[in-house]
Amino acid sequence: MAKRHPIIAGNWKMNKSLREAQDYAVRLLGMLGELTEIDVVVCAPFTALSVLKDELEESVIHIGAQDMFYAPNGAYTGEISAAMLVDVACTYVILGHSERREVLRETDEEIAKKVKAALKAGLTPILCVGENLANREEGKAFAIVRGQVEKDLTDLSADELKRVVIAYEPIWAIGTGKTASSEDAQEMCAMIRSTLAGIAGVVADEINILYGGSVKGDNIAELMEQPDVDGALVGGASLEPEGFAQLVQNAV
Ligand code: G2H
Repeated sequence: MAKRHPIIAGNWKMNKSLREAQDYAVRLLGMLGELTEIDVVVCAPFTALSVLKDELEESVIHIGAQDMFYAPNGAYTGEISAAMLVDVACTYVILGHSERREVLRETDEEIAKKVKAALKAGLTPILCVGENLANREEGKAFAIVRGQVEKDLTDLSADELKRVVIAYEPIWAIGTGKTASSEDAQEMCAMIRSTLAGIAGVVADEINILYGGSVKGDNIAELMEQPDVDGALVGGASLEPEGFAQLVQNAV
């Protein structure tokens, strides 16, 4: 099996002022500035990205956004392009988060266009997929997640697919304190990898698959032991730099 370099990405969601973002970056850098075993990513609101660029661009900590639009430029009031993210030193972008799918009604067609545009601009997309509680209770979790992976990764070359990161985030575990068991996480991540193998062949072994949903400092180690879980997308537990740094250390 190809060796994958683990990734822990923090997702601040709609939190932090410029001052808070700068303070966070300085403190995190002090704690994780020498870490090379794991790629650490901080995914901040658009308004905080230039502050993170100033503090983190030359460091081992990567900067990510939480969304982008698929068009390269033009009359799209309120939107941000992939090139604009590259301009503020982003190397990652979260796409298709369940909060955007559910609250903002984003479709798989839109998400697929965003994935393609992100890759074209040189960004690493963190594509989020996951089922809701009703899907799971009806026994449809695998079909829903497989469908999202297939629809959101259409029309990509093997070289492009290799650069995608998938985050499996069961909606019922997000911000609820309920984490999928590490066995559940492994089972779904393995299914995602076999779906990727169907799309991309052997390249599937090189694609990082993260787990997300109430990941904390005390459950990360067990999740990381699972053979198809290559890291985590962390919301609430990434908001304080000390707690996030400890979570990352527990994942090493
Ligand atoms: C899931 C996750 C981060 P949390 O949304 O993407 O958030 O860790 O707060 O459940």
